[in-house]
Amino acid sequence: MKRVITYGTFDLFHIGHLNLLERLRKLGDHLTVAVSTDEFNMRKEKICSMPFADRARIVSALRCVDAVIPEETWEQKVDDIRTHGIAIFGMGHDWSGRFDFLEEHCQVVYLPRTEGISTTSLKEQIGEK
Ligand code: C2G
Repeated sequence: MKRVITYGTFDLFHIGHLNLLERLRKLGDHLTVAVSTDEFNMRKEKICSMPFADRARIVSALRCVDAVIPEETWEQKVDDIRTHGIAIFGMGHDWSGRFDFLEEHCQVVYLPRTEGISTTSLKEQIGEK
């Protein structure tokens, strides 16, 4: 079984998130998504509209997602890859190059982002700062 993993906040879940997760799932037979906890988002200096429990539950309800784990630190990725027997680590290409160090543990892929949508733009559209 070829296992894939990705990491993210997935706040105000939108089509860009879904496109990425569905494409990552098609690269293998199993997709694990590490959803950033509220505490980790504070370290990422990301203000979230939705609490971790809601973000994790929405992601885990998707047909293309097989498992959800919490993302609590920047440093957990190597352990996660080993623990979960990951063959492919994937992210959107806005992270291109940032995780190449994982190549000694698994294949690393960066997929094109979905243009024209982001959590930030959604917040601006609905007037939430
Ligand atoms: N994404 C995308 N297209 C968009 C918006 C986001 O493909 N229009 C992708 C991003 O490239 C990322 C994933 O969706 O791979 C999740 O995006 P965020 O929720 O913004 O996650 P981020 O804050 O980038 O956290 O350790 C890694 C971090 O936790 C990533």
